[in-house]
Amino acid sequence: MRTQVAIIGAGPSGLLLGQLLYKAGIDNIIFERQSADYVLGRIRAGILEEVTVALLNEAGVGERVQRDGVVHHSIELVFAGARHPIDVHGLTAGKVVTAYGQTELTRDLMEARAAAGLTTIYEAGNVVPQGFDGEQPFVTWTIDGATHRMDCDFIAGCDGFHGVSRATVKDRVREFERVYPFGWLGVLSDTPPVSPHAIVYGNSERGFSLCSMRSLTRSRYYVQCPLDDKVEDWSDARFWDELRRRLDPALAEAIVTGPSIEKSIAPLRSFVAEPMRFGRMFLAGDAAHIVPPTGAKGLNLAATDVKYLSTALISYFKDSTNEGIDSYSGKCLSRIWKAERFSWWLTSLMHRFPDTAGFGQRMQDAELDYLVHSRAASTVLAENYVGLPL
Ligand code: FAS
Ligand code: PHB
Repeated sequence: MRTQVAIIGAGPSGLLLGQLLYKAGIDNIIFERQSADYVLGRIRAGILEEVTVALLNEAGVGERVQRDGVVHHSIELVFAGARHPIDVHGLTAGKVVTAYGQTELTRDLMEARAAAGLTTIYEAGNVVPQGFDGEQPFVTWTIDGATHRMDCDFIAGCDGFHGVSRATVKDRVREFERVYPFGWLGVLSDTPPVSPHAIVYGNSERGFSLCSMRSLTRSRYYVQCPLDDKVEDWSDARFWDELRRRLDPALAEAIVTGPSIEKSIAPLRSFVAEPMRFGRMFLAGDAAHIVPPTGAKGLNLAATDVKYLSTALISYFKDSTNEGIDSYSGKCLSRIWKAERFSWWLTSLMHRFPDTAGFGQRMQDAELDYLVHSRAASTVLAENYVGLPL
């Protein structure tokens, strides 16, 4: 069997790449180790940059996000018991972010792929990228005990942080990592968001909190929690009470509580693997980098990796030029490191660290005060939050 591009992973990176290549007439097959339902069951990102929404439109799957996505012109910072709006739209000459769950984005891409009759091999066991240092790469996988082989021209490792692609070249990557000494406890509830027109980031003496949404009837909230906490340690009542304690009184009062329909604890890390190209294999998305979700960059970075990679592969196949594939890694990493910096900075500013005390706390307080009272400082936050230009 043969295809032009073998994609490992049917998360947002793999599915978006498959769709953009298909739209350009480039044959591709996706190998996913989980079932489609399992992939859809993961609750993750929720905030899309304009660049990402534009890519969904380019891929022909922008209809629902245009209809159901909740556009935000501002974010709010809550600290010292007060709320401070940041007019992201005004500070960036009109840019916005859109609240639209990764689950829905993944569903849109899955449905478009199925409608186009494209092949995704779900529950593919032991997927292994091979031969990518030569001219004839291929992927092997097992299903029902039988091993299969797919020859291809290129392999895209879109298989996330725990995938096989980066693991296959682990002796050839340079890894950069920072693990944070806390996690995020996230709750999804079918309740109206407390702040339908702004994503609210809180820094209180009890720790970080975040008020977000998936729609005007479905909210997404987070509180910083110790890394050794377990989801079962957190009843709904305890979560709502803790969230309220971390917000200003008016916002706390306005929270509409309800049963959690999803509750999970995610660890936070900053991570980059360099380079992102190995002969005829490319890494994209979480396979190559992870950011703490504070800056809402993870999914958006994956989307721009895919934009660069799809453009490079299309120019290879259509124009017989290697320029795009040769510059892919450097181009991605330049953008990735700026998003890593922003995500690390906002995480450092908005969370309480074990050693955040005394001088360190005064530094946080001073930076927050400066951030919300200086147009220049607010502009730096705003332009990174909406996403730097491609
Ligand atoms: P993904 O991890 O989404 O997808 C990789 C796919 O590859 C998966 O379907 C996996 O099953 C498959 N795979 C793995 N190994 C394989 C193998 N050996 N063979 C075949 N398939 C294999 N980002 C934000 O912007 N905001 C957030 O709030 C946020 N919250 C997150 C919470 C959690 C718990 C996690 C893990 C991530 C979160 N992220 C968030 C980041 C997240 O949204 C990612 O950026 C996004 O899923 C990246 O998409 P992919 O690169 O496709 O990787
Ligand atoms: C979310 O809605 O899940 C979300 C919003 C903003 C973030 C991270 C996650 O910074």
